[in-house]
This record gives sequence, structure tokens and C-alpha cells, in this order.
Amino acid sequence: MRNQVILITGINGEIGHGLARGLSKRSDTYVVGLDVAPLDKTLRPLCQQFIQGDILDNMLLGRLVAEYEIRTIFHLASILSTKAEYNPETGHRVNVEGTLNLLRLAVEQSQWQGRSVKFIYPSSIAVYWFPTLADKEKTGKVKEEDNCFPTTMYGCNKLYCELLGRYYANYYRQLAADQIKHTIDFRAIRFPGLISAETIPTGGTSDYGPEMLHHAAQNIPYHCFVREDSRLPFMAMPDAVKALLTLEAASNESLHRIVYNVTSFSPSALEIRDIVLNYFPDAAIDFIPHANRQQIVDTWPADVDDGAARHDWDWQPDYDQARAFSEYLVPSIKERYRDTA
Ligand code: AKB
Repeated sequence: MRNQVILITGINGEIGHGLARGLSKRSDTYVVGLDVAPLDKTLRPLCQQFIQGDILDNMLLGRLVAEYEIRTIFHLASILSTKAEYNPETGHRVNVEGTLNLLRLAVEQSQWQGRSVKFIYPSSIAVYWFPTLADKEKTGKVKEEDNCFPTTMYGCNKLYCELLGRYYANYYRQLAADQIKHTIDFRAIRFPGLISAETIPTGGTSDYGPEMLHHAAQNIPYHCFVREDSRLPFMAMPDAVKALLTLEAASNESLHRIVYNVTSFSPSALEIRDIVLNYFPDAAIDFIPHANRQQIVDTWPADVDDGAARHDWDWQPDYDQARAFSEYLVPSIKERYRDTA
């Protein structure tokens, strides 16, 4: 008998750390982690099996089908927006071809099991585009169906993979004589910038938020790569994990869409600096905008409308801006750097 498992790809990543911890609180979970890098030692107690490998390796994915009965896939493996801009073709291969491989694996699994496999996909605010700052400011909270004209490889990848998930869930092999009954139950969340106390982001456009805080806690001067007035939606990592687990657990009947916005707070970069200085008054933080990265930030939304998630699956962040810093980020980050600062 194969173990019934939850597969987390990219488990070593920022969301992966939080999700593995969140799932470990459930009694009946058997988590299989997959990552190109060796498993982070802090994750060892949280992951029943770990496979080091590449989501582009079809032989490896074939082994997963043979060895496990995968009930849910959290497909977190991705190359974030900034990193993908430095190598767009690699970004496309990992973000799109890798996702296609996992969608095919999920369909194959669902055929073996005779029931749908849940596929939970973290999309991003990177799918949105505003031509001018005036448009961005005038729109305020953007809805899921508006402004989806991404101008980064990562944003294009995320939008296309949302559509791929919808295809595999509802239209896969629609012309075949033997229509397959069960495929996948695809559900996606468009995440804002995420701030974790446990990990530091690598290669995202929204990284200035978490970087500023982590640098201050280590007494390292920080040159913020966006203007003071730059504004994006953000969320504390525990809320991102809450959103993934809540959406995964939601009944099919309650869901009226495949892709959902979620968010919590939308500070300007200057407001983040002021909050950070409040907790780390000696922090050296200045603003030296990187013109090209600034250009991306200016096209992303200042805020998103998460009304559909609140209506369909009772989404509600636990951490607003003040609580995120006072009760989660600052205490945990101070503890993390206690011996280094
Ligand atoms: C990035 O900045 O690339 C990510 C995101 C907002 O999707 N953190």
C-alpha cells in the first residue's frame, strides 16, 4: 500500500518553511518534500520523506507516482520575479515547464486513485500591470479579473500557470474518445509581498520589505532599492500559510472561482522604514532606487480586493500591520539574531 501523502515542492523556500510547520500541527499528515537543495535541517522533523531533485526531472516525478498516493500538492517551487528577470528562459523553464510536469503528475495520480487530486498553487500580484502610477493609485484595490497584463517573466509565468491549472482541471484532453473523469482540483492564491521572521527572501521584487527589517535586526545598513513612496500589498508569513491551508480545506461547493486575491496591509516603503526604526532606532536605512526594479514595483498594485476569498472561504488575516510587527516579526527576528546583532 502506498502512503497517502501531501507533496510540497520547493519545501526549502520561504512559504515551504511555514507550510511544513503549519501541516505538522495536523495529526494525520505525511509530508513529502521536494527541493533542488538539501533539506534545511530545521525542516527535518516536519517532513516524513524528502527527495532532493528537480521538478524538470520527469524520471524523478515518475518515481513519485510509483511510490506515493499523493492526495494534495502544494506546488511552491518557483523562481521569483527579480531572479527570473536576470534569466527569463530559466525562469520560464522552472516556473512553467516545472508546473506542467506537476500538473501531469497530478492527473496521473488522479487516474490511479479514481478521484481528484488537490493542486494548490501560489500565484502572485505580479500578474497585474498598471501603465502609470496615476492608474495604480486611482484603482486602489484591484480585482482578480482586472489589469492582468504582466510585464515580468515571473508575472507571465504565474498568469499562464493559473490558466494551465484551469485547463487541466476542466478541459484536459477534451477531444479524447475516452474522456477522463477525475483530473485535478486546482486552487490558486495571488500572494502579495510576504514577510517572514524565519527566512529571508531571495530574488523577489517585494524583498525590500523583509530585507529592511532583517538588516535592521542585524545592525546592517540597508539601501532600499525603491523610492520612499513605493506602495505594495504585504502579508505576514503565518497568514500566507493560513490562506493556503484554509483554501485547501474549503469545500468545493463554496468556491466560485479558481484564483483568489488575499492581502493584509499596504504600507509605503517609508512607512515600513518608520515602523522598523520604531523597533530598531539605530538602524541605518536609506533609499537608493534601482531604476529597473522600481519600474516593476510601480506597475504592481498598491492593494488588492480580497472580497471573493473572504466570501467563499472566510479568508481573514490574523495579522494586520501593527500586529504583524509587534506580535510576530519583531519578537521572532530579535530572537533569531540575538547572538549576532
Ligand atoms: C516577488 O516579489 O517576486 C514575490 C511576489 C510578490 O510574488 N515576493
